Amino acid sequence: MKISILYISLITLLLSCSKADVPVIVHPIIPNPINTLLVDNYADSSAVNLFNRLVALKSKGIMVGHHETDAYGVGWNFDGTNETSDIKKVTGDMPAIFGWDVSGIDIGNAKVIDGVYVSEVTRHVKWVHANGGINTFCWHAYNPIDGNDSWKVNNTTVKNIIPGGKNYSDFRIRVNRIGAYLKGLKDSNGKSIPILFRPWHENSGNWFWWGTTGCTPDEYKTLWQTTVKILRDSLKVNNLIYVYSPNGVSNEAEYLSRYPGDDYVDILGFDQYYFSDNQYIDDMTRNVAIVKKLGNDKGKLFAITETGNVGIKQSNWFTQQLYPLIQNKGLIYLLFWRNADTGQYYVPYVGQNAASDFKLFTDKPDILLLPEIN
Ligand code: BMA
Repeated sequence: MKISILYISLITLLLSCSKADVPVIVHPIIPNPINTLLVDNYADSSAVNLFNRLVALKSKGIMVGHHETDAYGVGWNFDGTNETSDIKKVTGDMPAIFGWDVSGIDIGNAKVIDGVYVSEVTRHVKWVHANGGINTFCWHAYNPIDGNDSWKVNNTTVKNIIPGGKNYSDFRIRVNRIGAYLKGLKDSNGKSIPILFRPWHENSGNWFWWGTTGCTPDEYKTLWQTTVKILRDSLKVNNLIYVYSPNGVSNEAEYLSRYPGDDYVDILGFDQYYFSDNQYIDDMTRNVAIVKKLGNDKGKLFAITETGNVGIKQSNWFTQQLYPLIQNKGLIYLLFWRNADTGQYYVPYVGQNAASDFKLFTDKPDILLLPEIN
């Protein structure tokens, strides 16, 4: 059924275009049971190809991601030449998914939020793409009205920056900046680099200005939809696949309460961190089941967009606790948060007590690092 809809839509679109309009690839062209349409009907071939690749990889296993993995790790910084990562140092291979942040780019800074030069991020993103990896960006957005960071919560910002609000033009400036950056990501042949874009994350929590304290569900949905419309329709940023990721929720109704709609989301995700064994097992079990059910109902891919156990106290945590929670669920990836220093890390570094267990985890046939997705 879906496949025939796909073809009918494709044919209708091709027939309705004049010859000059045709070159734009508007749909994922490989028939698949997942998604027949991207949020961006004019997604460029890089995004379409990435989407098709994700669909194909779903049956192979779960890709491992890590935030800013090759920019720094525990006790080291990128040396300007050799791409490495704590994951590579521990397992021998780079992860499959590489996490980044446009926070800082939105306010025109030379560096992104945690201190990496934007120029260096760009260089890594190009390397990742050239080497068959997948890049994802989140956005710890600065407040377009008062300039504060994401964590300074108030209940007026969102209503004032959406259309009709008095600061809408300030918001446009921010989206224009990140849009120009993302659209400008090109490979060595000048072809665009596809990005999994994950804005307005953890909105089911109350710690960001776009969270539950900051706005009503309708205001949130408008914020998301407006962001997509500016990027996709006004700025023609056509290399993005949109990922929705509330923080772990209590039930499906909560997951959907701020969901911006099937036409505005390509991949369903959630962020969930470890605080204790029981909490993590409960929260992960419940949220994996929620995105799996919704993903299957809606025909969308689903992923764990951020996770981790800061400081990894248990030496067998990855194989004994995490793996059973994610195995055989149909998740396409999970992304560990950043290895900032010995006080904040989510994957082991060389010598850390969970390092050999992490290697066993990544050696499992369904846990995919960079070589296994190429
Ligand atoms: C948080 C921590 C902070 C960091 C922020 C944005 O979870 O990692 O140290 O500044 O994310 O990346």
